[in-house]
Amino acid sequence: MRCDRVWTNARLATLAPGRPGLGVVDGGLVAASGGRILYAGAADGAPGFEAAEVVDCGARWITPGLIDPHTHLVFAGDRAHEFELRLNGASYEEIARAGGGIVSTMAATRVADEAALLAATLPRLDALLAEGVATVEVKSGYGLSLEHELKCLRVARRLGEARGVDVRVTFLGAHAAPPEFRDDPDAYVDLVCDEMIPAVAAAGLADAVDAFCETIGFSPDQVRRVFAAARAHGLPLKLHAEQLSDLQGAALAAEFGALSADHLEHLTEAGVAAMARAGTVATLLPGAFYFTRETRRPPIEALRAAGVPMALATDCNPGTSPLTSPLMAMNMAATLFRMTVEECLAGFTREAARALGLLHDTGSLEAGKQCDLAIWDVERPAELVYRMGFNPLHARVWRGQ
Ligand code: DI6
Ligand code: FE
Repeated sequence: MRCDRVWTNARLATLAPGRPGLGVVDGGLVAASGGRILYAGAADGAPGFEAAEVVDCGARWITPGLIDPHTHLVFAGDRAHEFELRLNGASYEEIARAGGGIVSTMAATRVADEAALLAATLPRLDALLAEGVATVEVKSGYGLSLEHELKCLRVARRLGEARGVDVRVTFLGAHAAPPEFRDDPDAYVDLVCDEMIPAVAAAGLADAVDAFCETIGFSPDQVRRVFAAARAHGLPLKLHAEQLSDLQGAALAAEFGALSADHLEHLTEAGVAAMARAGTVATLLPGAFYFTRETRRPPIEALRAAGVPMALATDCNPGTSPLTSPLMAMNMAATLFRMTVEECLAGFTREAARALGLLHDTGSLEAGKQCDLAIWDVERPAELVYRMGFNPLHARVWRGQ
């Protein structure tokens, strides 16, 4: 059988749904044609391939290309100063109420033009790619006006043109009420629902809509309005839920059939049950947990017992998770959340694809899916989770290249 490229002499962690554990294949082979996987499995018993190029992997491990399903990559400036304030005793909420936090990043983002914003964002994207990321979700949410949210979304779209990576863009206008709406956040929600979402949808600038459901963000009633507007425009939903308190956002997300509810430190049994019923993915963000020194863990055991799929993400953002390392996030998920090696790797591949509604296309090594591979210089997959601050990526393949 003719194909573009074959990778031989590899050990595969296929992460294929239905295969136990990591779906390991020793003596594995991957064949690609037209950017898609033709075959991924044992070399013994594979069809005879006539490949334009054969890559000997030297017994290295191949996993699916990593997927980071929750990032806020597009912003200008940084918040190192607030980090210092926090080290001197101020809380995240105090800084947010005093005009810092999200709003200070908004100010820096508004004054940056599109080129400057793209230039500020690319190094963060490059750090993810250097660890084998092939698909990344990128949210807006630091513009907080129609003009500047559209600018952030355009920059997010341009990331995929600037680099070989799939970018899923999420509109997060309901991230925070900007200062001009401080006294009337409901009027800002009106703007999000009546002007921003229709404009974003008309321009085809978003693949999903997200909101920050929190005491310092938006109430469940406000989120309900945002969700209704998004749904009216056919856009899939995601939600920042139960990060700092329990507002039953996850149940709301489940009620709307959201793809995922994210953070979830304060999730209750009722929320777990609602997510399980709806098939809403739990996207866990150990970088934010770590950086904010949160002490309440997401209810991993309950999620596991209920069969709620668990994805992992960096949540890269300047305020609560200035993290651009999926490998470090896996280590944190294992160490802080007690997730297993299998759960950590599935969290950044198969379950991350599920959290983006892309499982049909990526997230595992299976014939028909996009040929996105990460080839690792490790003896066993556990090393990817175990080591800290070490990057054993040997090669990254996106769409067969
Ligand atoms: N939850 C978070 O942790 C970030 N956004 C959100 O909705 C914080 C964003 C920031 O502080 O800039
Ligand atoms: Fe986030």
